[in-house]
Amino acid sequence: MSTLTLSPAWQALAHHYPTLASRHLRDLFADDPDRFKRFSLQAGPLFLDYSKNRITEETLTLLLALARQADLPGAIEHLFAGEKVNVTEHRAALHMALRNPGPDPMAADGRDVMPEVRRVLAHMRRFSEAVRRGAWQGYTGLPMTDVVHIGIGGSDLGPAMVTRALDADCDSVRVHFVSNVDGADLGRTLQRLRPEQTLFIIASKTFTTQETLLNAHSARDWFLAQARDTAHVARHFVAVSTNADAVSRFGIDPENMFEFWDWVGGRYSLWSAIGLPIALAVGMERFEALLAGAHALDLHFRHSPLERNMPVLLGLIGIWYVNFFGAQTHALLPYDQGLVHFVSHIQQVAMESNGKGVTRRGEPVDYATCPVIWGGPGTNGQHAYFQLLHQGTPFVPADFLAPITSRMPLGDHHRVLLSNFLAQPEALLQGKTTAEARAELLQTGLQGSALEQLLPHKCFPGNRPSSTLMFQQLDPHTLGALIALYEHRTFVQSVIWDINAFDQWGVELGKALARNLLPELSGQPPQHPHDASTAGLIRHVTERLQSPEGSS
Ligand code: G6Q
Repeated sequence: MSTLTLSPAWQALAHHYPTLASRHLRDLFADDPDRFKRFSLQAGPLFLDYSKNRITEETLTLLLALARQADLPGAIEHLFAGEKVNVTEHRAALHMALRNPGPDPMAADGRDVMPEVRRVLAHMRRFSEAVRRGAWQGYTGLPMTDVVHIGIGGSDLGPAMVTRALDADCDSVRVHFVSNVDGADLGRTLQRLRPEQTLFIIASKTFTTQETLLNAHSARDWFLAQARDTAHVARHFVAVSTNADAVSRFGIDPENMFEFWDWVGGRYSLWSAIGLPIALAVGMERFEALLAGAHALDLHFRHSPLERNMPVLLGLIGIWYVNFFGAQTHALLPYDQGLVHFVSHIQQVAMESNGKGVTRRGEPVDYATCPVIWGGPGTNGQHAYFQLLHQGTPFVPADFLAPITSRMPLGDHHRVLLSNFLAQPEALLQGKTTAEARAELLQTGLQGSALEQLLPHKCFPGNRPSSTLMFQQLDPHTLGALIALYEHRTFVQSVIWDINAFDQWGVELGKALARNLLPELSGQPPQHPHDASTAGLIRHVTERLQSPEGSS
């Protein structure tokens, strides 16, 4: 067994677990009328009710002891001090510097990064304002009407999610996102656009990612098919990258490159110039409000005591479920249509950061790490997978999120949305006992064997835990705080699990595999032998690629 699972704090939680496993949330609430007050917390614009979790004061005390045993306060300080916490790539993870508004320096590896951060922010401001007010003109002298952001993974999910979330504020150019190498993604997007009024952002930290570069080249071909002269590319293509050489090899004017740095991880990069499409869509003031919201959470995370620290509490409650209750998934259920892509972004933040099976020193873990993060907007999910949440066999802790007021009010819609949002976690907590279900069925006039047969299907075990996050409105400031909350929650868990949250060798593997296999689809011999299944599939594809009728 590992030193973590043998450690006193872990063992204390393991001993404590059976007392909680056998208690129903109904009883925990009945025993403590102050439970809501005791287990709720405000951080910046976010209000968290964590009372519907299967915890007591003692559970929290033990979880906090686990955090102290892992020296979580020290780890937070190392993170903010710009130390090389990404030990396999020898890099800092200092995305908090991107949203640090004050005059204070922030150093990555001993060097103050704030002057560069401010320089790029100023560049973003000049550029986005010029495009938004029509002063940035295309090769025919017309202003831009559409922006196509080409990137994938961390260079896509964050800005796409935020732009969608803030669409009530989109008041200038239309912004589109293309990520998939499936030509249908780019093809469908370009169908509706006019080259002379379209601006492309090529967003790639490395500027080597196959999908992004292929999409970028195809976009350039589409543009040049009309514009004819490569000199016009400069007015229509800008890049966001850390790789200036590759950007200029692509033909983008270095003047039109927005830089970021190796201490910004892809999935933490929406705060950098990767967020340029956000600034173009909603304006630089709102982009800065987004940064300010995240900064508020940074301050809260860095300076609040562990027991009143929202990312810490959420992270530890998650650990409690994964490592002691055996939860393998965690549901995110935002009741806000603007957050339709929120789950995908947080899924990447959590699962790419903590989907690891070895410790920072490379030893295999003997405990579970990141659960599968999934979910989607309510109320839609209620008509689909909520069935499993209420009566299924897996244990699925959930986070419910909602704004108190809508940014796009329409009649009584928001009150109906909120009534659903409040009713679901209550039902998950309470369940429905056999006696309650029987009484309900009797009231409908059912009796005898018909009632007895239906009865077990109408019972709900309840005792299914959830956390509830509320905020006044999904404005840029609040959204920034919300994203930062989940970033820091992810970091907290990585510290407890002793894993490096900032590398992604599994994703890198995918990039290399496709590069190696590609020539085989043009009939070249394999670079290494394949298993029989893969070899058979490659044959199946190449035979049919060569003969479109599908005869082999
Ligand atoms: C993020 C990941 C990954 C990355 C993409 C795109 O943390 O590393 O999702 O963002 O693979 O990489 P580039 O930005 O280098 O094109």
